[in-house]
Amino acid sequence: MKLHTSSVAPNPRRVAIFLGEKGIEVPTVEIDLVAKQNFDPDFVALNPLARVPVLELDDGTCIAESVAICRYFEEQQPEPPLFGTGAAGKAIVEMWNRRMEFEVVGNISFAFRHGHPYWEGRIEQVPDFADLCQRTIQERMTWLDGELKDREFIAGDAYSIADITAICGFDLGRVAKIRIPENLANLSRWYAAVAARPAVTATVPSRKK
Ligand SMILES: N[C@@H](CCC(=O)N[C@@H](CS)C(=O)NCC(=O)O)C(=O)O
Repeated sequence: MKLHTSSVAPNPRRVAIFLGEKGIEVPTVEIDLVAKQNFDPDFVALNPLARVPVLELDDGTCIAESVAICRYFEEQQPEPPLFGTGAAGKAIVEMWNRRMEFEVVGNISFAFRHGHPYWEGRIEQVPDFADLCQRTIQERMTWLDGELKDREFIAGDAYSIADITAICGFDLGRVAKIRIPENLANLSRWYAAVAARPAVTATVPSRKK
């Protein structure tokens, strides 16, 4: 088994944190996105969308999409459960993980992609869309702050994949100059708690050895 990954990109980081929380070690192959190694034919053969992460199983099966990869490992090693427990618990985690992807990470990611010089020449940038996403994420952070008033984590009282998705999004937001406002005390408290987890600190790109 091999995990094709990037130690500086947010979606591979979701998988890295997930594995860290479970204490699972997987051999990795670093794909240099700045050097566009993800467009090398050998890599495109694994994932025609040319994106990391990709989990290559020993029989050659390739699993792309970070959440799909995390689900594979949840099935292999259910403890600690990071996709919730029981019918309602699993559905609630799914609901919040999707909300984090669409409402939070989506806006942050589009603000970055459409507003940052890194993407010039890589995608067709629409600066007005970056501005819209910058405004929308401010609304989403206020909403999330209210949601976190009475609970510790995004999906309830247990840490889950939804927290992993969200923190990777907020950390990506720094490159797009998106910060959690200090007056959002619940969201700030949540961020500080999740950022301090060993599996999270071990994957902060600038602190990686
Ligand atoms: N939905 C996919 C997104 C994967 C993705 O966008 N990966 C980025 C890194 S965070 C990538 O490979 N970007 C390379 C590029 O767009 O050139 C997932 O969750 O894995």
